[in-house]
Amino acid sequence: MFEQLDQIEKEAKAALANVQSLDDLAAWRTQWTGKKGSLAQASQSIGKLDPKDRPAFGQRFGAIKQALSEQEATLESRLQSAALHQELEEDAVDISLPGRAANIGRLHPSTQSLRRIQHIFAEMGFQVWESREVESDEYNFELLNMPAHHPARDMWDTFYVQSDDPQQKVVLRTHTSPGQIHVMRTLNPEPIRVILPGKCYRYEPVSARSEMMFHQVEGLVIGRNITMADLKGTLANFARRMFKDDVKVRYRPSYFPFTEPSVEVDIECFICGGEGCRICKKSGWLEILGAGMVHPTVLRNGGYDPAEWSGFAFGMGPERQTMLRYDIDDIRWFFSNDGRFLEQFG
Ligand code: FA5
Repeated sequence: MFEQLDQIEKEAKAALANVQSLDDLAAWRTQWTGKKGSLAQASQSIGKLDPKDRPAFGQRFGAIKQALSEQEATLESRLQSAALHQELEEDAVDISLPGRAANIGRLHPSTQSLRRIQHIFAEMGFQVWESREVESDEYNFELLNMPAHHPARDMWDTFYVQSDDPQQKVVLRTHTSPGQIHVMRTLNPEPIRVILPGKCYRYEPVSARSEMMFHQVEGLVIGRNITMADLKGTLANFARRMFKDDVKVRYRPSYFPFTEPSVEVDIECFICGGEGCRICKKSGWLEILGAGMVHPTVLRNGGYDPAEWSGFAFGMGPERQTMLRYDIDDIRWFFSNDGRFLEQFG
């Protein structure tokens, strides 16, 4: 009996020396020290022993079991840490690899241009106002001195919106100028110095120069002694800050029903310095906005008495100005959602 225990100890230790993995160890445990293993089976023969030999057998059995368990535990912890080590090595992150570049978003060039314009006018003391994009015919045309059938309405081809009120035509605003009336009717009788940026819509064929939807920035100044000199000073200052410090500005007579007199403002072509090139169509000048002194009828419609008050207004297109600054040959790029175009404007 005692020899059998010795034999088990010897063989179990030899087998343990060959264990390479946690799986091997589990199999070893089943075979040798587990509930149905060789050691447990040998212990059952204690009943066949002479009672006087039983304590010695018990002691021997206990000593072997403890020795095997200790060796098994030591090996198990070694195998576990080796397995963990291997796992960490396999899952290791190579921190020397270059990172993947994040795709950083950018502001749309129209937004950048709008912000630049707003910033320049804010520095000159202008407030920024927002006005509605869906307008009544009254605000878009009539109150701006263009009654029904006025020929000047042809200047703006219009999108009409279905309206529940048969008396009132509803349009997508063709320009930001109706905002002038909203501001005047809200602030009257205070002096006014605001800009109104926003989207406009025109039912015209889309071309390299004209979109169906585009932005405008309207400006309106109303005060007691506002003259054409204020208009010229403000807009020349704007042109210098927007384009170039020493840019030359010229004012050409023009016509808008809501201003009198009306002008169009050009800057000297910064591509050719006034010599004449493809961008300025050989004229040496680039048009940047329309403007004029607010028409007395419009002042009256806004609640200001033209005998006491005067003012000037202007309207510009940020997309067209951006086209000039960056020599962009087609306005359709702005809203075609082509990343190759948009990502150039960091
Ligand atoms: C107007 O819309 C006037 N309301 C401007 C104004 C305001 C004059 C206040 C006097 C006083 P005009 O149609 O020229 O004017 O448009 C003004 C600017 O909007 C143009 O100079 C141009 O930059 C831009 N614009 C006009 N139509 C388009 C279009 N289809 N696509 C892109 N930009 C346009």
